[in-house]
Amino acid sequence: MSYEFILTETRGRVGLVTLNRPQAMNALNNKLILELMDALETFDNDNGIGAMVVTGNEKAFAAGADIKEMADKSVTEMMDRDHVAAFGRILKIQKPVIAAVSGYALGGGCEIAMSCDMIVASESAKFGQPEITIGVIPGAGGTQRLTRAVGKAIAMEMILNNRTLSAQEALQFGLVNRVVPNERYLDEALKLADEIASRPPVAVRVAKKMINQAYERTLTDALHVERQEFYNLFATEDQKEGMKAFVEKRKPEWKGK
Ligand code: DAK
Repeated sequence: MSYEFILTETRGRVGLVTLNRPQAMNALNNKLILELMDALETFDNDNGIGAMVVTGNEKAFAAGADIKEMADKSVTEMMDRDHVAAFGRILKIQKPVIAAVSGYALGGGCEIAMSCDMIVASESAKFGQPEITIGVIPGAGGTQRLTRAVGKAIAMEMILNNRTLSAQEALQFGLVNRVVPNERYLDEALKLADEIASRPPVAVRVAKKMINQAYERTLTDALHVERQEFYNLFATEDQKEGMKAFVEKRKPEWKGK
């Protein structure tokens, strides 16, 4: 499928989605969001893909939802818009998604990055939730995901007073996995995705799901589900192969089943 505001390609077992609206700092208009979700779902359904990377350009990952598109909307128009529901579709992606962020990741851009499973940042990445400056609050998870990631004190400053985090601060506060020089951030994210894509796919999928459950369930309940999921993996060929390969001192060959 061809898209207007994103580019897609595959690199081995990694699906790469590049937000491609550079003249507008990759502002997330309705169509771009729908295209992004469609691309991620297509990769998620492709057995040849084991992990995905979402990136922008060096200057902007995404500077938020498209303010020009939103400015005159009524409450009902906002609630009816496709992209509102579409934002949630990223949370249903089962394979790992890594955000490779350089430049601005603001508002909905920061929220998309935080909805990914890991963030690789360039040295010039900037994270912020500036919605307060245009009279609103984050609406796609910012008040919740940011608070869980960086803690209440920093989240309060960012959301109430438009504090922007540098890449190093984002690393220090636990928002990103690693910070790498500008010329290497995408390669680093692709390498990480490639490594994860070489792991047993069913176990990777279950592990991602269980980590995300840490924010949804009580500890007792989640530990119970984790144990059950662990047992369930003994029904996979990959568990047999992984343990046999260890005993035989060789590299496992994963089947993804
Ligand atoms: N929307 C529309 N256009 C944008 C944009 C945005 N968010 N950000 C930048 N642009 C456009 C600029 O208008 C400009 O266009 P032209 O004037 O050339 O036509 C072009 O991109 C270049 O931007 P600048 O000239 O401003 O470039 P600078 O380097 O001077 O500044 C900047 C870059 C990123 C600091 C600045 O552009 C900026 O502050 N942008 C706005 C950042 C912002 O406020 N973002 C938050 C938007 S609100 C929800 C889902 C999502 C959301 C809410 C709910 N649901 C599912 C319920 C999300 C809300 C938001 O993100």
